Amino acid sequence: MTKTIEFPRNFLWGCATSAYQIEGSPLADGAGPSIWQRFMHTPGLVPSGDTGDVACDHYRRYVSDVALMRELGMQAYRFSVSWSRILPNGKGAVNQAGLDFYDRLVDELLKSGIEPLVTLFHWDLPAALDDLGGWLNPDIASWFADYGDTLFRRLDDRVKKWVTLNEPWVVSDGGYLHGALAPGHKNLFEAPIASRNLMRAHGAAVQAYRATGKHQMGLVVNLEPKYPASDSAADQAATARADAYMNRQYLDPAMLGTCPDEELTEVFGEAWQPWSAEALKLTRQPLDFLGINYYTRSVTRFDERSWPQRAAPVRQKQATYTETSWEVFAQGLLDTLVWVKKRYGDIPLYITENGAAFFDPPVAEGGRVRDPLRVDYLRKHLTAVHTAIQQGIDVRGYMVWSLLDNLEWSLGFSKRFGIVHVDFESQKRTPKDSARFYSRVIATHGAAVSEPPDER
Ligand code: PNW
Repeated sequence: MTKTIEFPRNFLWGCATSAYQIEGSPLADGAGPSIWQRFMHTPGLVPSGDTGDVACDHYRRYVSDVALMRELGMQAYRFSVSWSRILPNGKGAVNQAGLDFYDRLVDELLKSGIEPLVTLFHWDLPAALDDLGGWLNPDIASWFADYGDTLFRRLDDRVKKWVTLNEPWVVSDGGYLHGALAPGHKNLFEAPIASRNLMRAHGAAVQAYRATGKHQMGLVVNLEPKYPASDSAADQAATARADAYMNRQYLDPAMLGTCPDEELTEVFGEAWQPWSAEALKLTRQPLDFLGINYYTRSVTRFDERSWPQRAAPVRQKQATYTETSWEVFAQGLLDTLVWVKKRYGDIPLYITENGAAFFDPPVAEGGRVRDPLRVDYLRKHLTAVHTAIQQGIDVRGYMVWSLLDNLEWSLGFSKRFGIVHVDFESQKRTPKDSARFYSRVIATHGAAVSEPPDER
């Protein structure tokens, strides 16, 4: 007999997206360009040639997208605001039409009984600020706080949960170290500076929020547990470096006011400068919750050629891998939640992203998309969340990534993370089996997680 799964009645069930990945119309109504607009339009950078010019056309279809969420039973929707819609130059003059869009979206959600969870920054930095150095310019902390303040004044009467940054590690690693993401820099010296300024900006925005906001503010990080491939000293040390680089580099400054200098010096060498006491004071601001994005784990070994960490993941022979080459490993989510509680203490946690890209079959006659691998992925990870709650970890909600198939950044539209299929020609939305499954999970307070799969 399988045990029955039951989540707390007040557990918050929802889904997540981000602005550049779904909105389209990036320059509409007075918006300024973002670095993603610029990056995707630079010839040669994105192999598929895909752009966010239309994406899911959500900017124009948000009313029907909210209706779809309501039909699926969503209780919460995590979305991000495009900074350059609000401030076309990143600072200075406010574009009212940009604010109006998010104002209407929030009202539409509330009218449908869906709680908005708003992320200030999900990677689409105003291009005008990149021209001033972007995340390398220390002044960005105050630019970001001012941008936040503009949003808080307009929306805090209706938005009760806010997030400063989405995944600072990905911004620094992808945008400044390896260059696969905007702004596309490959520079060992820049990455640590970008990380520090991201976290300083986080702190400054939380301070601004405490001055004007009345509700809850959090930070979203992607966490990937690192397990040593062997008990050799070299593999153990490589694992510690990888963990410090990806996980502790951001949560330690936010939660403890410290930085794992020893390991990060091993990673970056002379490019690593310890953060000043002043910076660490700014980064450590009391938070109302932490958002955790979890996708996979890494079994880590020493690898001399893997720059700059000298640590590399080991492929697992028996495992299932997703279309983004991520191992399906739900135990890692439980391990991550246990680790967060142990290292950082009790703080309300939300899973702010979890999901998988798999090849889906075409939409069948009658409008069905069978995606058993995604259903299986969700089932396993929801079971892990449930186990964590039973172990006394304060997980308050879960947001699946993603509501819609969307623009997977430099990988374009080919990697489909949606529980709802999107036909990018017609913009037709078709809920996949995973969306049906997730709806039943929500409606049954989790019981459907342990129900047998729908074999029809
Ligand atoms: C997240 N990693 O990105 C982002 O928040 C989403 O915008 C994105 O679509 C989603 O995950 C799926 O990729 C990540 O390498 C990118 O560990 C890379 C990593 C983690 C998260």
